[in-house]
Amino acid sequence: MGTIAAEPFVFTFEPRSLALIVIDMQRDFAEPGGFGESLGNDVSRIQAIVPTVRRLIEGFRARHLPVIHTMECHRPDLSDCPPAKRDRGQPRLRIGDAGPMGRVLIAGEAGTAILPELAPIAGEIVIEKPGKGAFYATALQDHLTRLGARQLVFAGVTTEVCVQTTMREANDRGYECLLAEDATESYFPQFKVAALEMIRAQGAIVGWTARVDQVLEGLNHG
Ligand code: C5J
Repeated sequence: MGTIAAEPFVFTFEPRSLALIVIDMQRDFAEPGGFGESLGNDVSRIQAIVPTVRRLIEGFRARHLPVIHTMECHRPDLSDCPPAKRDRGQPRLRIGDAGPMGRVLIAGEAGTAILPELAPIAGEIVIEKPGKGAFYATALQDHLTRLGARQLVFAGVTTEVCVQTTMREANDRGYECLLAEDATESYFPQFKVAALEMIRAQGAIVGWTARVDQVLEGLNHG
């Protein structure tokens, strides 16, 4: 058994049941010219966490613990993209439109790719997800079952959208979830603060939070 100093209380884990899920660290959310910026967001906030996310990933890899990556994206014919998602609002670029990094949030396009610094290595699972939550319309749960993973550490973007949605889905499925506070980010600082508080409120109603240093320290002694 290992322990991670976390909020609202210590997170106890069994190393064999641990996996890291890195949510949507894609060029389209982090780079100028991508989808995130087209929605009016400051993408430098996302770029700033890349070294910390990388440190967390490397910590899991060094201990031969599973690292799972997700990508929010759709099929080229948009058959898995509800019109209600594509047509909402007045963005400069819509899902499927041709942008500076290829068609926005379409599988296989340059902008949809995971940032090169955080790219999956051979053997790591990559989940292409059409929704905000990584369990919706994907094989994530099957992969976790095969791996024997019951305790999930989360990183990635954005904290209050795809990260929080996936943590809630995981919580409902019986997984214990911990969010790495400095390896997640939002375009809206106040939303990140609120999401962290919501997750760990009421005795970890959705899960735990801890800094990457605390997670790595826990892994060192797990
Ligand atoms: C958003 C995400 N924010 N990965 N996607 O649309 O959080």
